Amino acid sequence: MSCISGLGEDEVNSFFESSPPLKNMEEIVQKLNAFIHLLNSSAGGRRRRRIVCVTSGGTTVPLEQRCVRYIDNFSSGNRGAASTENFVKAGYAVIFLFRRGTCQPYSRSLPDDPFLDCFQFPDNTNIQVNASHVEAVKMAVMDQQAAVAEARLLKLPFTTIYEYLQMLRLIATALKDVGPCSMFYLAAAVSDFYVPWKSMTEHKIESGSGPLDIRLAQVPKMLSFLRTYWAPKAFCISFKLETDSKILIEKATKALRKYKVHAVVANELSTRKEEVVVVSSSGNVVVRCDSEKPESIVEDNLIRLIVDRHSTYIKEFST
Ligand code: PAZ
Repeated sequence: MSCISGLGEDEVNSFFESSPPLKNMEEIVQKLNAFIHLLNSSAGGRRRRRIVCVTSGGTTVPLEQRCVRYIDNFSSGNRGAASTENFVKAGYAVIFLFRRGTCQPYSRSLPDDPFLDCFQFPDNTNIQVNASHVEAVKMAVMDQQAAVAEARLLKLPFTTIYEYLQMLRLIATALKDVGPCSMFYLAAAVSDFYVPWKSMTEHKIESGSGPLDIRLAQVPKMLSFLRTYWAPKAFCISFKLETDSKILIEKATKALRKYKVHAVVANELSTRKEEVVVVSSSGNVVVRCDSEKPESIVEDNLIRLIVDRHSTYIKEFST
């Protein structure tokens, strides 16, 4: 088979053709269109609102069609959730494409274990928030409701690699007309390997007959497709996670060149909450939290930098 552009069209097409179709595709498309329409109409004659698609959490790779077992990719979703809050604060509308069950914007400061400790029932008809959590719950509810009501946040959940890539393609296609005002901020941890749907067993793999051999195919690299076909005018930030800090910057630099993204955010697993390096053609910038501010998180400074770069990109694009 031939690939004229060298982007692996055949592999990409066959990935999508053989993927189980999204169960709620119509509903997703309808939500996306309504969100974008609302944004355009709320902008009126003013400057076009900026939109960012933030991806968050890890994708699963099912091992059976009626999935009982799966391979997972590590990601708590904290980066995506914290970045979403900062993008909303900076005036962006955010499409939050997240893994079900991972960290959500505005609820990062609520206890997740046990969440129900936030509440009490003084009698059978009333529910109250415990004093220690009142402020956090109030802020979480108010901020989340405001973001949704003002069309600044649309949340779309995924679980598998199949769902994630089909949804990313739908979002990119829907945002095509937004051009340089759109951004992709790809913080999700996406599987590199998968079991093709057609070669996957339908029922639960039987145990009891010795070791299990599974052959994983490589997931086609969709980033080139996103940049070249799906949303070529969008500003695009990808992420690179490594556990070996010695190879991190080299890998991020390679990804920057290969996928022609506007920047790669490089992070090492154990220090990812304290420090990232933004790798781009204008040099590498180390971004940390502010040591003097105890509440500061790395995403506060990271999003400030990314938003600045996006502004420059939009300006250059229109001149
Ligand atoms: O979700 P989280 O806050 O636990 O971690 C964030 C992250 C490390 C998944 C993200 O910053 C990242 O690097 N995503 C891309 C991972 C990859 O290289 O596939």
